Order: sequence, then structure tokens, then C-alpha cells
Amino acid sequence: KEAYNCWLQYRKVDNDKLFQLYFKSVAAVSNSLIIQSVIQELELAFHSMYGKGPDISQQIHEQTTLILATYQDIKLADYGLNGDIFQEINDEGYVIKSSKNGDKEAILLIGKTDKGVLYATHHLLRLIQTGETLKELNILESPRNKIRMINQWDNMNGSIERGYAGKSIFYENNKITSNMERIKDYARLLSSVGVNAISINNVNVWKVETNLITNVLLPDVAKIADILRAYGIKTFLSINFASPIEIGDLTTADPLDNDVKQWWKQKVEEIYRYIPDFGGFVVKADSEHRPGPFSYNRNHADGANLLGEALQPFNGIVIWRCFVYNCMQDWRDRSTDRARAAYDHFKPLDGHFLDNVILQIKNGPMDFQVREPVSPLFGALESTNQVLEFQITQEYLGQQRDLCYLVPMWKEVLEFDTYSKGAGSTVKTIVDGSLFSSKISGIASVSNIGNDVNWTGHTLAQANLFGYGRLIWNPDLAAEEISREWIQLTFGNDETVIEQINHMLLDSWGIYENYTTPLGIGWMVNPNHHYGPNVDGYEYSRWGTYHFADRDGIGVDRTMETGTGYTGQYFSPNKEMFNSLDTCPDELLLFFHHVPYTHTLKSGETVIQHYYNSHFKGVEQVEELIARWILLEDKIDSYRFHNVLERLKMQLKNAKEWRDQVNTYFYRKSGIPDEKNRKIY
Ligand code: BDP
Repeated sequence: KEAYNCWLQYRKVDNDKLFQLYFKSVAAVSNSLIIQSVIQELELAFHSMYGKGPDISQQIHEQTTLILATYQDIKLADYGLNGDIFQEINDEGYVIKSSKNGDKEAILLIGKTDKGVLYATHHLLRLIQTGETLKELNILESPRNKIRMINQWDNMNGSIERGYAGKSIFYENNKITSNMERIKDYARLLSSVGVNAISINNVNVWKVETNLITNVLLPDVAKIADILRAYGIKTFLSINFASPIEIGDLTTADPLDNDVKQWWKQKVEEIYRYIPDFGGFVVKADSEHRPGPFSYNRNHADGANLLGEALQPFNGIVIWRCFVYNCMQDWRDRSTDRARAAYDHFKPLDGHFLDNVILQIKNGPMDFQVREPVSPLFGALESTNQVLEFQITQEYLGQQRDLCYLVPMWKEVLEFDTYSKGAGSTVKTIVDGSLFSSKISGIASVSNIGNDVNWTGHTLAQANLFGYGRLIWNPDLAAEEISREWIQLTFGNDETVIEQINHMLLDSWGIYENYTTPLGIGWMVNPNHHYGPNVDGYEYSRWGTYHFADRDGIGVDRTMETGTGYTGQYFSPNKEMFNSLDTCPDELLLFFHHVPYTHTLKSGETVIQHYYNSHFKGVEQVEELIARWILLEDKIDSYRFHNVLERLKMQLKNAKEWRDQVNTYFYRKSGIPDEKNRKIY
């Protein structure tokens, strides 16, 4: 139960006074589907925390102590609120305010819309669970990003691409699940941290999934959408660009063909008959063998606009992914550089997309490695809507066997200054739409959940889903604030628990980096499944993912003078900073430069010695993680304690594998011994 409930534990609160004072009598002044969900959540929470539910009415009366309403539904002045503050917040924002109802103390949860009421309710529940005072509340919140999305990579056969927590909660045996309760609980979790959009099938749309937009499956998709809607979440589908051929009777999917245009228009009309507030399409086209406009000599703008036009009358949007590169490149031809690809494809098309088209850009130019520079497309597209794509599922980051808290990494990305309009042009101001006054924008991320009891395989990986939602609501929150809040909600308010787990989470990304691929080189994983070390696993393959290690040195020369010229895709001064060996930060050195093993880092170590040191250190750090966790044995329920312990042990094994393979490999390649004479095989 604890594992399943994640951060919505609603742990018992021994304070009946508080209940009497604030929660005994609730007035839900506004009414809507979403408000119904709010009431359900409150009932559930109060029963679980105080052992009893509140009286709920629609009218405010003398006894009322908690008022839920949209700002238009109550007389703000009666409660000392000035209506003007609602002009400062967007449609999903809210105010939480302590006030008086007659001579009684009351708490007001006032949303700009009913969605705001939902988010305000969860805010209040968090305050209760973390033991914060409920006195003199005066909170104003508004989400910074408009689109706050989750991408499921679920297939209809029940498998999940890059899923590490069991099977899909959406599909089984090529059908849509009948277990709508689990989907509802997912919606509760997502909405509790402000997620407002979800695409429910894999970006790789295979044969069965192509049918999701036919009348065979749309009635069932509509059932899912009904559930999500009650939690303020819009449903999107990933589509197959060749649908007119695969499920229609056309012989082409050419985006400029009139029959194709007509086909999509009718298709979209049909979808909206089932789901009147359908969000739109997510599209992976001309990428890793998925069909797209290139087959017809058209470009990405032609492809995206075709769908944009069809969706426009319904206010739907197209989310077109920029993960486009040549996955068939000959490894012998080292003149092309995969890192350049997204920019090279999409920069020339800036300004050519309809305004309901959004480009979805991965945070880095390669593919969710442990450390990558920020994609140079951020800042380069001034006249195109864009969403940033993160990956919560830990494909390259230990697959939810190894611990890796991702919020610190995401924060670095959001804080990165692109300099596209001078200093201060950070990624967060691009994706929140403020820098370029974009019409729509936001953040999306690949989900990390499946049908495992605890949703995420590794219980501590729940922190990434929670943290993702909290961070994209407000990118200014610190990684540590988020983790602390998550721990309190998930495990309670014991200081030892908070301190130890906080350490574990905050150190974990660095630890993972230490025993895998420090200095920005990435990859070196086992091909296909991507877990565990395999130094040359991708070195002689067609995916464009190389480290170029030879007997003298390692790294990819991406400079403008002697390399692939990738550094030239950045604005100054980033361009020069990455391009020069002197100024390139150590942690990304090998991403940008090929250097001898004896090259001295800013830290004073040589590259080879850094590799040895960090790999030995990484393993020791995993041992420390285990020691910290063991301290908590009496303070955490047995299921979650053992779940995490078991994963930490797997992590230790993995870390040792990495240490030994990587160190041995580079010792043999370079012939340079470890200064500290530790055992290298
Ligand atoms: C890579 C995954 C692959 C995805 C692809 C994508 O290995 O499974 O299909 O990204 O984002 O990270 O489309």
C-alpha cells in the first residue's frame, strides 16, 4: 500500500484540533467534473489523515471552514481578496488564503479555473502532510510552463519501450486495459504535481497502434480520456505518418497531396467526435525507420503543417519531434556527426511551421546520456513553438535498478544560458514561452512507470516522476527542496530519514556518472538494452555514437577548426567556450575534444587518472549509499525497505562491472598504470 500510494500517503495526522478548525466543513462553491475529483480526493485524504470526512456542501454557511471556488464564483471582497491578483496568474493558477468566514477562521482555495482549485487542493494537502503551519496562509501560484506533459512509450501488446517497472497500465494483449482504476490512480498522481497532458502510446507507432485512431479503438481511447479529463489532463496520441496508407486506402502519405490532406481532416473530425477536447498528435517521423515526409521529398514543415491544418479547427496541436538523425551512417565515414543532426534539419525551417505546431527537442543533441551539453537548437529557433523533452525513465541511467535522481540534471538544462538574445536567454525562458513570446510551449518527458506495485520499479525512482512535475511547474525550485518535500510526503517527517535519503538522492547522479562515463563521453553501454558496460558496444556501429578511443587518446573532436564543427551551432560565448580546450568545462571535455590520455584537466588530474579515480570512487560511493539506507531499516516499511535494498545491491554489482571493464579497457589501450596502484584486471 505504501509503495503504491507514492507521495499521496495521507499519513495519519494526530491533530483533531486542526480538523475541527479547518476541515470539518467544506464548501465546494463551484461545480464541475474536476471539482468532483477534488471532493473525492479530499474525502480520501481526510479519512486517511483524520479518520473522518468533512461535511461538504455547495453553499458557504456559518460553519464553513474550507472554501473551494473559482475566482468568479465567490465574492472575493467578502474574504479580503482583491480580484486583481487573478489577472497576475494564468488559467491554471490559484490563491490559497487564510481568511475569516464570519467570526470563524477559514481557508480559501481559489482557482482561476477549476484546474487551479485542483492544484490548490494538492498544495494544501502537501502542507498538511509535511507538517507546515496552516496559519496566515497567503499563497499565489501559477505554473510557469503551459504544456506539462508525459509521454508514455507503451505498446499495445503491453510492453513498454524503455520501461523498467513492469508492463503497461494502459494496454494488455493488444487491447486497451479494462483496469480503469489504475489509470485513475495514475491521473491522481500526475495531477497532484500539475501534469496536464499525456500521450498514451509509444512514439514508435507499430501496426496495432496505428489503429488507435480508427473507430475500432477510439471508443476505448475515449474512456481513458474521460478519466484523465476529470484530473485536468488532456489526451494525445502518437500517430504513424503513413496512416493514410496503413489504415486508409490511399497509396501515398505525401503531405502536399490533396487526398492526403482531406484524409487527415476527416480523421481528425472523427477523433474529436469521440474526444471533444482531444489534445493532438505526437509525431516521430523520418527517425529511426519511422515513415515521414522525406519519402516524398518534402520537409518536416510540410509534414507537420499537414497535421496542424487538420487539427486547427479543433484547437488541437501537433508535437513534432526533432529526434532526427541518420541511424544508418557508416561508422567508417566519420565526417558526419550525429550531434549536429537536429539543428541541421530544423534550424533552416524556423518560421515555417503553423502556429499550432510545436517542435519537441531532447535536452541534449544525442540521446539522454548521463551528461550532454544542452541542445543548440534551444535559442536557435526564434519563430517556432517548442517543447523540451526529458526522459524520466532511466534508459541510459541505470534503468531503475541503479539510483539516479534526475532533478539536478534537469535543473542544469533549464538554467543553461543559450545567449540567443544576449545574457539571460536561459532554456527555461525559452520553454516557458517568455523569451520569444511563443504561443505555446512547455516541457514533455518520457514516463518511468509501469504496472509494478510501486509504479517505478525502484521505489526511490518515484522521486523523479514527482520531481519532474514539481520542477516544470516552477523551474526555480531547488533540487533539494523538491527531494525533501518528496521524502516527507513519501516516508514521513523523521529527520534521519529525510537527511539520509536526501543525501542519497542528491549524490546519485554524480555517483552514476563516476562509475560509468565521466567527462561527457557517454555511451559505452551494451547495445540494444543499454544496461551495463560495453566500451566498444557502439564503436563500430551505424548509430553515430562513438568515443574514438585509441592508444593515445579519447574523445570526439567537435571543434570548428579540426572537428565536426558542432561547436559552431552555439551562440557566442558558448561557441568559443566549448570550442577551446582551455575553457571547455571538464565534465564535457570529451564530448567536444579528442585529447591524449595524459591531458591535464582543470582539476589537475590527467584524463586517464581521472577515469581510474572516478571509477574506483563511484563504487565506494555506492557502498556508502547502501550504508545510509541500512540505517533506515527500522524507520521504513519492510516492502519499500527491501525493494530499495535489493536494487542498491544490483547497483553495486553494476558499478563494479563498469569500474572493472572501463578501467581495464583504458589501461590496456593506453598502457598507463594507475598512480595509486589499485587493482586493474
Ligand atoms: C532512444 C531509445 C529508443 C526511442 C528513441 C526515441 O533508445 O527506444 O525510440 O530514443 O526517442 O533513446 O524516439
